[in-house]
Amino acid sequence: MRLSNYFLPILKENPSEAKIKSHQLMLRSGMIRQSSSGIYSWLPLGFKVLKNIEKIVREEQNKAGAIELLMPTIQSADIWKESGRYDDYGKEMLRIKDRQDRDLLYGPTNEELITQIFKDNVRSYKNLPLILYHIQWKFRDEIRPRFGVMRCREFLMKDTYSFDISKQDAVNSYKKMFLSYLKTFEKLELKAIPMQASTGPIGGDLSHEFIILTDTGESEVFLDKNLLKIDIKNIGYSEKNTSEIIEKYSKFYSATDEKYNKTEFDNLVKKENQLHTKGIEVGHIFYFGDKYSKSLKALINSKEGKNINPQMGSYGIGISRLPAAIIEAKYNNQFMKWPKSITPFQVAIINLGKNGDDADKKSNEIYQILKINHFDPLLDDTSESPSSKFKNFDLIGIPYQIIIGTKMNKDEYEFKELGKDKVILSKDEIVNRLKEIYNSDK
Ligand code: P5A
Repeated sequence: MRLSNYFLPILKENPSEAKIKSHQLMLRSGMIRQSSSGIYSWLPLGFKVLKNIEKIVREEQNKAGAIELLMPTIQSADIWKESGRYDDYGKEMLRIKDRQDRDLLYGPTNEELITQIFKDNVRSYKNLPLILYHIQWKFRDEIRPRFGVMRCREFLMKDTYSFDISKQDAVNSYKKMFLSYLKTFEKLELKAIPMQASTGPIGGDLSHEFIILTDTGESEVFLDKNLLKIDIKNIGYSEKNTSEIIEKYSKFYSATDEKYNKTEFDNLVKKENQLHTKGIEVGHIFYFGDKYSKSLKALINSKEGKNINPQMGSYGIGISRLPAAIIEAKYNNQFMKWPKSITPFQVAIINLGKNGDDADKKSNEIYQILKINHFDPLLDDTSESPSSKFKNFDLIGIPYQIIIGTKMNKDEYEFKELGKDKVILSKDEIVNRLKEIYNSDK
């Protein structure tokens, strides 16, 4: 993409309404714009990041055996009345009436609707276990939407639902999702720590939040530093692997302030391993047995020929919260560096020349070469000053830059990984370097 043809409205100053660095950066770098309180438009740069995150989440769900479908944003109130949550959800639920005066709502979550789909289409234990998911916008009329897309009213969630015949099988599905969450966040280059959590309006007695450690998050957390050392690379989804990993995690203390107990923390964790910091909840998983299958009368035929209510769990990831969470974790107030798995563009070409000069020609040439080699570069071909170009790219956060000055020799280019020193490379070396970077984990 050539910047002169793109839509990237960059702001020079921090907007006064943005209190935390992710909100400031997302507005300044032209990723999002607020349309009304807690409701945002995703501009092209932000939309690319959002789609890249969605892709990683999807890939890992598929690997864990979950099957994608798509449910609507608007739901009938009837199923919520049946489950008893129509009243429980209170003012957080956006209620709508259609022209026939029927009660509808904008879904804050989908336990009821998926149970209805299951009930109408699955009869036998032979079809279980079944894990279904979708990626869809949700609406929650949060009392205090804040921090941009971190806590907003309309947000994109990946929500998965598991159906099993027995509690033991349901716990296995839960564990599988637990591992898939760890893997998903690792691919996003985030260290997410699972923590025992309360279940709130979703219900059930087993639940974990996945929290990214930052010094600005909304949740206060207490944990054993050993949790940061657990390695989950190259671990497949076999039952044995999954159980082993979960055992490793359960050995060490972690709690949000809701569940924190000082005496327990001091007794279980050596002083030098104690970590008290803040964090952002990027995922939340629940096992709630037959809470919905019973109230909505979903029945399946067991092996023994009995009609029973399936055991269920639900598993959420805040996809539209993740760009903000990643910025909180990675932006050092000087420059942003997107993880290479989700960067909006793979490499920036910063042309410091003028229309038609050597630098300009070299920039166009390397741009074409990178396109031919299937890379996704952003070429800054605008007439802004070099210092303003560099400032803008510190905000945009593309992790690799090719800087093309006017004083370089013919086949010499400055190549820079953000935060590291520049090196001088030829065209071929640049292509090879980028192939090493971007194709290494394919
Ligand atoms: C799990 C999937 C649920 O809704 N039902 C379906 C369960 N869980 S949850 O914890 O309430 O939400 C899941 C994740 O969604 C993100 N999230 C939000 N993101 C932005 N703004 C909000 N207002 C918001 N509310 C929830 C969080 O990442 C949460 O973990």
